[in-house]
Amino acid sequence: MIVRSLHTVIGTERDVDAATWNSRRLLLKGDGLGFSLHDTVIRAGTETRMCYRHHFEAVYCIEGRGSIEELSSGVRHAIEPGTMYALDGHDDHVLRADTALRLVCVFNPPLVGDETHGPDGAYPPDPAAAPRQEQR
Ligand code: 9YT
Repeated sequence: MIVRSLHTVIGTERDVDAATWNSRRLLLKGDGLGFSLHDTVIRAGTETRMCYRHHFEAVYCIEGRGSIEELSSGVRHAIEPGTMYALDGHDDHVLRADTALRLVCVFNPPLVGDETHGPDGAYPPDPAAAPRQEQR
């Protein structure tokens, strides 16, 4: 069994900061469950474009107000405490935080550690999980 409290993660290498968000990674690949679990704060007044082409993500809002826009259709959904969205199609999207949003995020495959978004709005694939190059 793993028991871990947010206060023991804050300020460690599991506490990852980016321009618009702060992600506290309670479970990572090394914990061996096959998914990662994050307590993430999206800063108030920000917009973040993301497209997780190498991962699936589910997000459950527990604090704050904002919206998510699906860029393929322009459809926007309000986000408030109790709203969940799941990116089951590697969806290109923009997350807007009207107030600070506190989100519980689950990634499959799990993040490995201190990943932040690349210029494409994605986390890189886990190098250990990448298909092996054929040997000549
Ligand atoms: C909702 C979302 O994807 N925010 C960006 C941060 C990410 N979820 C993370 O690593 O916690």
